[in-house]
Amino acid sequence: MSYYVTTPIYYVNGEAHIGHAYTTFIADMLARYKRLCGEEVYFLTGTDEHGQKIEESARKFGKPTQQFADEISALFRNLWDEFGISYDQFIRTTDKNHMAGVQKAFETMYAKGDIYKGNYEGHYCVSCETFFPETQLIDGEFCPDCGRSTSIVKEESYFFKLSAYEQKLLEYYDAHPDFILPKSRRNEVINFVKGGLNDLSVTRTSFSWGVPLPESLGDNKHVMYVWLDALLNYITALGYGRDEEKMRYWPAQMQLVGKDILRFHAIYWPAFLMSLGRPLPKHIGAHGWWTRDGEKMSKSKGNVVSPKEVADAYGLENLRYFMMREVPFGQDGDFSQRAFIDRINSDLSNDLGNLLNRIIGMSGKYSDFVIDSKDVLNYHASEMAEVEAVLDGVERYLDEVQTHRFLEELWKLFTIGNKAIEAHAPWVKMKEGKTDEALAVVALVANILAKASVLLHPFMPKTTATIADALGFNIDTKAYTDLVKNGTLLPTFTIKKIPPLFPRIEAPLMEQAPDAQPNEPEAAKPAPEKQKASQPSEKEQDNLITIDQFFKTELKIGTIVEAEEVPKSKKLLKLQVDVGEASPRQVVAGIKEFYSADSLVGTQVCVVANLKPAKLMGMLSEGMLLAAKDDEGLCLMRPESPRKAGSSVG
Ligand code: ME8
Repeated sequence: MSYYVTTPIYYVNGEAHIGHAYTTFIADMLARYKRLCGEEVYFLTGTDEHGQKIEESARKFGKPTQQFADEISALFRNLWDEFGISYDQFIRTTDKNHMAGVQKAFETMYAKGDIYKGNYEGHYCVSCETFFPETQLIDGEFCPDCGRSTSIVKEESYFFKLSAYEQKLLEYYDAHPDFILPKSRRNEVINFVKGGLNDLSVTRTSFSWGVPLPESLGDNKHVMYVWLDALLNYITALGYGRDEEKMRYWPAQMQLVGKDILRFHAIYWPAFLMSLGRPLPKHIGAHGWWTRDGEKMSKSKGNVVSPKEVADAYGLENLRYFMMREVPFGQDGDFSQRAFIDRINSDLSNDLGNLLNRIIGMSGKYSDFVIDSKDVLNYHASEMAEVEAVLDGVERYLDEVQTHRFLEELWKLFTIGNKAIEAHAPWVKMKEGKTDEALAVVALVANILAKASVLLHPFMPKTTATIADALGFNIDTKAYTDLVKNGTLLPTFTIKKIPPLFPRIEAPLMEQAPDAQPNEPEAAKPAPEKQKASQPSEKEQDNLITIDQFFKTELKIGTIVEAEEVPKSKKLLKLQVDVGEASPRQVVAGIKEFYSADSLVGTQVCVVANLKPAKLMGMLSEGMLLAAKDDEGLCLMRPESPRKAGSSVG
């Protein structure tokens, strides 16, 4: 059986961070696991290099676009190589073969009547590579997703008839309940499709850094929309439309994505494949979002966690273990050094590392390091039955990418081992002259460690290879079949004395995240309406926060002491708000349509007081007002009765 696993291809507008590393670690783990099982694996990763965003980033750095893309793509590839990521192919969307494959696909869809020419006009956010309807813009200008300025783009465009696939997609989701993993994400996709799909603009004329249309169309004004180009990488990598020998790997068994790009993969991608008459992937696995110390990572905040830095400080395999153990697949996770250190000390050092150290120590004392499994079943049949039960049940979690459940279950083996040592106290048995019994406990634990190492191997390849080496075997498909599947015990061997694998860590090894830096513009702003557009845009975020995160927000009562209109702005007022400090704060708020400047002076409002200052239309804004909005308009949140300026709210 073959197993094709993919990561998203990463944009070459910045270096890899731990979010990218997480997706890549999971894909690498699955590829290694399936290889261990003896399956024929193909693992694809790569970089997404076209589009206006990349063109603009290159310009900012003063580099030719291709050179810029080459450099950043190499950073990704080098990092994965340094991390030992076992990819079979690293695709770049600027590869000639890929571009030819995309053109071929476009031609096929066009010939089928699924692509037609029309016109598109809308507000375009370059950063999100997405059009937004005016109703969704903040202050009529800013992108509701990233807060950056949008610009009006009117262009002739080719459209993909996405609307024609609505019904077929719904039928497909219905017939394949585990197409989207975790299953909890399925409904949001179904509801989106049920809400109606508009045709998708799939070409651009406003820039040129993209795949040109196929020559047969005789239209060289257009380049392809970056998402059409990008999604097709999963089959162009296999030689789609060229030499299709590797297309035998298609359909992919597992396409891993972050939840931000689930819709692209669970709606647009299947529709493209249907149009091309190709089978759909078996599973789209969408993982959650990593934050740092509770905050969204972003370059402008300067709090991006560099996977290289973390791996250098704490060890690459510890990082792999932590990320895949800490967070249930699909949920958001927080990277904090405290949580990381706890995992290393308790799971790896205490549970796994100590067990190994103990049997090295005991076997050294009792049997000159020789370990023999001959009496394991005589004295420990019940423990071995427990071990087998864990082994029988644990692998199914990997089929659903439930990495944390898998590791949690696997760790039960170490509990069985530790309990056996406590219960049978080999040192007592030795004193009583029951040498066979004492050595049987040691051999039981050695076998537990061997079996666990095989299944832990995809997560921690080097560490487990070291453990296996100490236990006198190699981790490979044969070991997997024997030790995990067939219940075989280790032959007699001499255990190697190795230094502790997981030294305890007492204090953080890296500097703490810097405080957030000024970021996107903020003002009292109407909440953007729910997205419903023909363009994929939704880099989705779950919006649940912890109470600690909530309390990071300083809310204060403020008294408006001055208010004036901002010339040329339909929405903004400039306010001076007394929040109990030496001088009033300037707050620029998007409330002009609902309040006149005069009516506000002397009234009280509720202010978010610890926002980093931001500039709006060139004016400094040092806070944000809380307001509620519905169909009737916007109203400011105010105290029920006057409070002292600066009183805290919460
Ligand atoms: O979206 N937490 O590329 P991209 C978890 N080129 N995962 C994260 C993350 C975070 N904070 N940040 C990024 C693109 N990721 C497109 C994809 S595919 C045909 C085209 C991971 O560089 C996650 O897997 O923005 C996310 O989906 C991917 O990086 C997006 O990387």
